[in-house]
Amino acid sequence: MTNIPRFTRAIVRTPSQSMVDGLTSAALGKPDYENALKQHAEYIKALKTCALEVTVLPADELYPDSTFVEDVALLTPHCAIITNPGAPSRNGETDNIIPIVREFYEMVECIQSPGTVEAGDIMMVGSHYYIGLSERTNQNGADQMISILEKYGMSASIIHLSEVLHLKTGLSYLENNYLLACGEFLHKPEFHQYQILEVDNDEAYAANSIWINDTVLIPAGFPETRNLIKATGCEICEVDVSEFQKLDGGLSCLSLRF
Ligand code: CIR
Repeated sequence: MTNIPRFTRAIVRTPSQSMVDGLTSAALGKPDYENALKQHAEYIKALKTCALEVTVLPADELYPDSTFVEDVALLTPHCAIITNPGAPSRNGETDNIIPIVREFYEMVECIQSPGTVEAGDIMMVGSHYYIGLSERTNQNGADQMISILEKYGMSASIIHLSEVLHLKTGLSYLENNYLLACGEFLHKPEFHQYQILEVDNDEAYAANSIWINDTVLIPAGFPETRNLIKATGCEICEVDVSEFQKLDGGLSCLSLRF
């Protein structure tokens, strides 16, 4: 069993109007910008109810996917690591996050090309980090990430993905040894040590939920997963993020928590 983390802060970025042109494979139609803004405001409220102080960054119209701020940095208890997003249209998003991260971290490291990493591919379990190799995170990027984490006394290992966008699209660590998992992650030997909470394929989107200080934020509209998580005894907070689902974005992607 690992030490249970305590988060005090979060960083989010207001969705840009250009989000309607964000990357997607979802075939759920274009997001409604006004509704996305409302949902984003509710998301911020939910983070605050988990006792987080939230830094809200302005919209960045140059980058349609920049509201998915989780992908541009990994914020650990010992250092911040700026990633190098593998999606060409997202690659410059890191420029605008470095000065913000420097306000909170003395030690700031960067993943360098040809390495690519998007931190949606990284799941923290105590001081160990699972890194998904995906279409966005390559071996070189993962190797750099492992070296940096080890330099600061943490550890990491690699998980191969074949079906989903990011590692945490189908997987969320909910502390106390509970691992919420769906699809390709249900039977991976790397995760046998955890108590798997199996998310039905019909509710696959809810496999991206987030544990914050004993509350689990889950997307609204997934009753079976809600019951599954409720049975572990933690508080549940449902947040409607349907406009972000249209861009393949889940709850975790919308914030950096540290
Ligand atoms: C993308 O394809 O990059 C965005 N439309 C969605 C990013 C979701 N981020 C995440 O899963 N961490």
